[in-house]
Amino acid sequence: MPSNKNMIKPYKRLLTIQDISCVGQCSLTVALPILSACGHETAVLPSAVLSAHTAFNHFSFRDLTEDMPIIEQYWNQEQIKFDAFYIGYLGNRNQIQYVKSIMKSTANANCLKIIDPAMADNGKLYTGFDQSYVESMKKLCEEADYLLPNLTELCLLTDTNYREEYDESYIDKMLSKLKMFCSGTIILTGVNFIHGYTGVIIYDGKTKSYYKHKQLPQNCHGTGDVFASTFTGVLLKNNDVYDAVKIACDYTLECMIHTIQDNSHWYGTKFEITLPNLISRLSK
Ligand code: PXL
Repeated sequence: MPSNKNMIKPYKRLLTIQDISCVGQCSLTVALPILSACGHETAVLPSAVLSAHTAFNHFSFRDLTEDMPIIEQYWNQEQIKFDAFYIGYLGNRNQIQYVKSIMKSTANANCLKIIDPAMADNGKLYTGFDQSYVESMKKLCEEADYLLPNLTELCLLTDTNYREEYDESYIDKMLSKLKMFCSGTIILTGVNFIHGYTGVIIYDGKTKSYYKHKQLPQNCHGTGDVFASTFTGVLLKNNDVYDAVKIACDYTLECMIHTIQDNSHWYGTKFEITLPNLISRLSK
């Protein structure tokens, strides 16, 4: 038994709310293993159960909206509280009010809210979402301590046309617009205004940093979930935000390198092979 209190490592209990896509390496099937590997107790609230994610041609979709207030009621009865929330893909816009209520009634003091407004990529909304979902998502974003949009989501949240080619001022205008209703730190993924490089911008309203790395010839599906889960896991180990972004970027890149070697692996990111490297990096 450790006698010195300082020997006790940070052990956080967090709640992640996102879907279970039974097949497809995204959402909970990515978040759970990564957050556990980072050493956190992770509770889950599935927003929906899909046979596979929405990039597949055909998929079943079981909406779990009705369960949300019931589960909240039981948690309140048991006085269950969380140190952090990580919110990802939600099933529909009605879930946003329940997610807000759950975050309010089950938060410990100093609880962190990490929100990935997962709804779009490559200039398009995911199948099943429309403009009314975007409008509701803006309301959820107001609550974030850390908001993790990709470029398409940033465009949607700021009513800006999506462009494939752009300069820094295009990004800066959107960041300022988002900052008007999101007081948290913005972590913007997939930013490549320097030829051959891609990276992540961290913007807290005063300071802007850019962590970049060489761009790979190909993108992979599900990298946003690998990045957001790793960022959350690393941040909750009392790392600063820049370190959490750096470690999450490096790990995501490593996973992508494994994935693109296999041409048939179009639907997800092979994050499992290199998970031991993330664990050993964190235990240093
Ligand atoms: O990776 C984001 C994501 C999460 N959940 C579902 C999805 C997607 C992206 O396509 O369809 C169900």
